[in-house]
Amino acid sequence: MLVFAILAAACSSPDRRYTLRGQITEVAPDHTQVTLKHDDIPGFMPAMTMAYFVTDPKELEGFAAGDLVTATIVVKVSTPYLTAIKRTGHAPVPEETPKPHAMDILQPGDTVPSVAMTDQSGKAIAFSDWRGQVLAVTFVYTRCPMPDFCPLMDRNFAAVQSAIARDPALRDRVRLVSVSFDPEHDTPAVLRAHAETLGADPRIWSFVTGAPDVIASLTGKFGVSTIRESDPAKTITHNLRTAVIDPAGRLVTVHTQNDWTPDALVQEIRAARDRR
Ligand SMILES: [Cu+2]
Repeated sequence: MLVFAILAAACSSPDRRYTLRGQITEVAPDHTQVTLKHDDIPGFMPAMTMAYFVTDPKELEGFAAGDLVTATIVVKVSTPYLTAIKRTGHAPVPEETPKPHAMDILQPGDTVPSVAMTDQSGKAIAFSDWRGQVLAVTFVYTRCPMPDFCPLMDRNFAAVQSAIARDPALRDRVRLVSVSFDPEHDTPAVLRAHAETLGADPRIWSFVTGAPDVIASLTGKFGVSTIRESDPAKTITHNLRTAVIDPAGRLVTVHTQNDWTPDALVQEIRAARDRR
């Protein structure tokens, strides 16, 4: 999270702030995250239970489930975070508190849903079509202006593709998949042009898109959050997820930031290939 905050600070795009009012339902033991059941946040999101990061774990010192609070949500180029958390009261956490959205996120060992997608050639495709292969999946959009976000994922996948192409033990047994969370703009034709620019080998690396609701649900399950800045959106505020899926279609590992290296991902791909 700190990495995101620093990157965000370096970016020229101004941050947006919203006031949140709600009840804490859970504080992460390491104080990096807090789950709140909050009221409507006009202009940002409806009332819901959701987990938020804080930039400094000290912000959560002394807070516990049940605390009624106000806080400021800061939305920069990455995951929103909370600051200026103030206690306004305390009440028992209602029994029927819905599970926070974070709980809908796939966990290691879970089978990844095989939703209908379309690849860069316009062909219908689903993750299950690649059963028997290890998948490395990342989430991007082609217009991303942040060099250390989607463009970095593209560069890293290009490096992983080279490693796969060089290694007979990985060739034909690994598929790289870049999922666009901007399906309105990233049509198969746009993805194909983008793939060609990157030197993507269609035998190894696929770019996929799909119906907006299908893609939104899929990206959400991986913990990808996207916020459109305007309508029609050119810039999408988003976080990153890069996952390795084993040959049986189960989630193995997920990177939640941009600090992974191509070498490390290749090691994870090898380990996943050898799983039974
Ligand atoms: Cu991006």
